[in-house]
Amino acid sequence: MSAKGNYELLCLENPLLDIQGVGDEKLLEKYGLKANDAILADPEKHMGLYEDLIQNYKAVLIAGGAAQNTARGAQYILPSESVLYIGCVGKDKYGETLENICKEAGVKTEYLYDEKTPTGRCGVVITGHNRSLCTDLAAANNYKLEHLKQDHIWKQVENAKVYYVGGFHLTVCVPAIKALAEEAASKDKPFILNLSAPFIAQFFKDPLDEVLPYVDILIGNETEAAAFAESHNIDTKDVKKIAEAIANGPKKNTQRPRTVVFTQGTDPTIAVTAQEGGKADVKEVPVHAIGEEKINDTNGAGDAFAGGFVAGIVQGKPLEKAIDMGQWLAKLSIQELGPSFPQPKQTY
Ligand code: 26A
Repeated sequence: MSAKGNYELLCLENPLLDIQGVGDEKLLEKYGLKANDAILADPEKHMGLYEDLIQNYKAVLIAGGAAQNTARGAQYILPSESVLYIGCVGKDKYGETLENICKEAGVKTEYLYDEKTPTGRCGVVITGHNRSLCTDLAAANNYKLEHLKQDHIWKQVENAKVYYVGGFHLTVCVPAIKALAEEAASKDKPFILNLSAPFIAQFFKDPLDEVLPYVDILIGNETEAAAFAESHNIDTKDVKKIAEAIANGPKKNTQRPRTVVFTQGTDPTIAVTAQEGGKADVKEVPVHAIGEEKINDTNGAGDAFAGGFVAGIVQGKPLEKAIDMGQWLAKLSIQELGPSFPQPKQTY
């Protein structure tokens, strides 16, 4: 039972430390935050939030960064030594903390270390089952293609079989995303992108559209689907129709049809795969429901879904099975504090 992986899954994005506290309307209002959203911190407006959370809302410090959460989630399911994670941290205590948490989770990190900038942080305000994320990217914003292209790292890129990039990285380093995407397309390996947050489709439409032709599997939720439709003039609110339009969009690697997976909270997840002649195959997979009283918080629920799903893709599972694995892992994660997974390990 000690099967080992070979770092088949490579994830790239923004390593962040989450500063998570249970907040209230007053706190959301003070910083102009929506109850359920993810934004980039405005230097003029949000920098006090982190200290405020620690001093007044008993905030805890936990590992975050959307795709880093997904990497830990996928590794939770896959055999040891299956997942490699890349991003930029500072040379500081928080960076060390993240590295240690990944190590404990069995995720290998290849961080770029920024000597001059602190590790990025995300203020997480929990109100009920909502979570508001406000990110000061700091060092995470300084990831560079040159790091990826170093011999010993690029060898690991070539060795990987599946690529997962958080859409949040579209605000950081598009050349690095494209280098992975080209590698995937040229060797017919799956390239997976997460839409991450409505603001990506809204305000980072150009970099998103530059990467989209490489995407074999696009993951998002219903609000991201709506934001995508709006910014791309897809004239419908129907999540299936939006997914169909994206699935049938232009594609670099013509050997693989594109699949678009949209979660919808407690409603079924839909998966739409492009078919010949502009048609599409539509699947619906129900969530793993749990009692309200069992939910700890929903920070990282979407990342956990992606982690279970991507683990399924790495294992070559059929689409519906991979989605069910995502639902299973999301259910486990929302019962924990923040983007975490239960120990001892449970098996799918
Ligand atoms: C660029 N932005 C805004 C971000 C993030 C982010 N991860 C990467 N880039 N904003 C929030 N997160 C992470 O999302 C997780 C929950 O899904 C948080 O760190 C949190 O762990």
